[in-house]
Amino acid sequence: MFFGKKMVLLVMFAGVCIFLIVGYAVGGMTIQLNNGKVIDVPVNKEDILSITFDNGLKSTGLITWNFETGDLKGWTKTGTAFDFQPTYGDNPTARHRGQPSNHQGQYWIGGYEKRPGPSDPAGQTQGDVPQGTLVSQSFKITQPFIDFLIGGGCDINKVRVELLIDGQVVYKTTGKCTETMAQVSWNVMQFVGKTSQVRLVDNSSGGWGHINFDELKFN
Ligand SMILES: [Ca+2]
Ligand SMILES: [Ca+2]
Repeated sequence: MFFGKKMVLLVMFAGVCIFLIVGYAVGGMTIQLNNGKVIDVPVNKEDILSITFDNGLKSTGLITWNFETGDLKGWTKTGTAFDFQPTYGDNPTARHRGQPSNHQGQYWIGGYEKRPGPSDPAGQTQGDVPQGTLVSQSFKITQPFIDFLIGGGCDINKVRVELLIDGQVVYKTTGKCTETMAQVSWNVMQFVGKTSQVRLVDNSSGGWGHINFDELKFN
C-alpha cells in the first residue's frame, strides 16, 4: 500500500517534470492585460494564423486593417504603387481636390497621395504612374461579412480590391472614380473557416490609376 502511494507520487512528479520540459521547449507568448494580469500561452508567433476575439472586432491581431499603426503591418508590397502608404490625413482636401477622402482615424491607403506622416508636407502626391499590389497575410474568416471603405479609380480590370480564398480570387471591387471612399460589404458566409487574403491591385499608370482603401471590418 505504502509502495503504491510512493509510485503515484513518483508518476505525478515525473508528469510535472515532463510538462515543464515540454512547455520550455515549445516556447510561447505572454499576454499582458490592462488589469495587471499576465497570461503565458505556449504558442510560438510563427505558428499563429490569426487571433479571434468573441466580439469579432479584430479577427486577426497581426494585420493592420485600419492602418492606424501608421505602417503596413501584416501586408506585403510588390511594385511601387504602395511605397508611400499609408497616407496621413485628408490629403485630397489639402490639395483642394474637392473630394474629401472620408477615411477613418488618421491613416488610410490613398494610392495617389504621398503624405506618409504628419511631419510630411500636406498635399503632396505620387500620382497615377506607379503600379503594384498590396496583399495581406493569410487569415481565417470567422464572420459572415467583410466591410471596408474603397475609393479611387473605377476600371475593375486595372484597379481593385480582391478577396482571395486559398489563393483564388472570389470577390473583386473597384472604386467610383472619386477620391471619396464609400463602404462596400462582401457576404463571405460561405467562406467561414476558410483561409483568406485581401489584395489591392493597381495595374494602371493612366488617369484614375489608383485605389483608396481603409477600415476593413469583420461583422
Ligand atoms: Ca484608418
Ligand atoms: Ca497606378
